[in-house]
Amino acid sequence: MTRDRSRRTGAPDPMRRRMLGAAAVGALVSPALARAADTVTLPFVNGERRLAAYPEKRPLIVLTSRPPQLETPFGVFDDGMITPNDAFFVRYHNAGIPTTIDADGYVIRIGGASVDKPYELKLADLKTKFKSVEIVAVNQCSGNSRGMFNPRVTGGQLYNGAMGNARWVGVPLKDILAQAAPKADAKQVTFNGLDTAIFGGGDFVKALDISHAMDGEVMVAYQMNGADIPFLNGYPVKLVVPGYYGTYWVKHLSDIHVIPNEFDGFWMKPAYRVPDNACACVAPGTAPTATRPIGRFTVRSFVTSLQNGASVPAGVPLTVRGIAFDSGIGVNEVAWSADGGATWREAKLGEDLGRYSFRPFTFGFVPAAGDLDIRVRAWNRAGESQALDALWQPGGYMRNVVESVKVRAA
Ligand SMILES: Nc1nc2c(c(=O)[nH]1)N[C@H]1C(S)=C(S)[C@@H](COP(=O)(O)O)O[C@H]1N2
Ligand SMILES: [Mo]
Repeated sequence: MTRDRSRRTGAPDPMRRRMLGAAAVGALVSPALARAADTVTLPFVNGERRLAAYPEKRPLIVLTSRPPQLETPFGVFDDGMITPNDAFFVRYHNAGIPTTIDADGYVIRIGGASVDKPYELKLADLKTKFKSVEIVAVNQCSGNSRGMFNPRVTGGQLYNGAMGNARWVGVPLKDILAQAAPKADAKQVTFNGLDTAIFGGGDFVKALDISHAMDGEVMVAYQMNGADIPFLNGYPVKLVVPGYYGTYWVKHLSDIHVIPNEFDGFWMKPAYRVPDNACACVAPGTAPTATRPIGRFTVRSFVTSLQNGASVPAGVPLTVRGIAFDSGIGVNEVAWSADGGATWREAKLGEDLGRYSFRPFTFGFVPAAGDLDIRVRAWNRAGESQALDALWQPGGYMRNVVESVKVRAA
């Protein structure tokens, strides 16, 4: 899949041309930009991380600087249900990320062996010639919380901040594909973005089944929380695949191919696969016998208003806040415990921004003096919930155990 970049880097127009900029290039090559004091320690061995402010971003937790991989400090999730653009996590696989994108020249090419009418879709036409839709949806990396795996697994050692919830505006993929007249033999649709694998390892290309691609919910988004998508989150367009792990949410989307076969590029096989069984898990330390591409989110919930190790006043009413989400079936119940799971009560659900969104919840109690082990557990409308004991798989994906927050009341 070769690309002609010149079409995207034509005459510079200061209004329409977006660049990572000088500061960005500095940040990409010089991790020393962050002040030494700006560090955090994530709760696992080798969890020490720098914080650094990349372009359009507030200081975020740096996993790698080339390519930038940034994790959201967990406290952000207590500020509101929508994750601000400048706090949203960043994940790339390959170092060859674009640094200049000309919106005026930007096109998405729609083609492949299984369309009758390949065409080039200009960004301006995407925004004006199609009916737009809006959805609030969580984007979560498959490897979110990987650093918590026990036994440890290889891959980005993330805490719980490789997720975020945003309001996306874009065009249903179905409408974009329809204009290319898919053939009856269409089996999958592949998605490629502007980034390249300059050190080898394979261009980042993902695939969805044609029925999924045509479901009306998968969209090509051009707005995130009412603004342009931040450069590092995929400006000017990214695929939004509600309820599915972030690996399918291809950034700087440039090429869409409809094909008559199953796509088996590196990032679909062997990468991003899970054990092909009901729990997508295997006994710790073992390898699965069969795998399938990772798919939908599992149910998760988190306390956001208290951090591990916090102190709270004893004998005073305490209100605890948290968030829950699932794959889009919809969270309809959250239970809480302050005694490590011995007894449970029901939390109160807050505003519903849609079934793909974070759902807030609260609960309150008067803590007695001593150690508290606070846990929350969510269910969705299908009765799916969270594991009480962590499930394990070699990829370190799909963690959804009931988390424990230990605080002291004094
Ligand atoms: N072009 C491109 N898109 C990509 C990736 C990538 O490496 N290149 N990584 C994917 C993965 S694994 C995740 S988790 C999400 C992260 O989206 P974000 O960086 O906007 O938070 O982007 C996805 N889209
Ligand atoms: Mo990811």
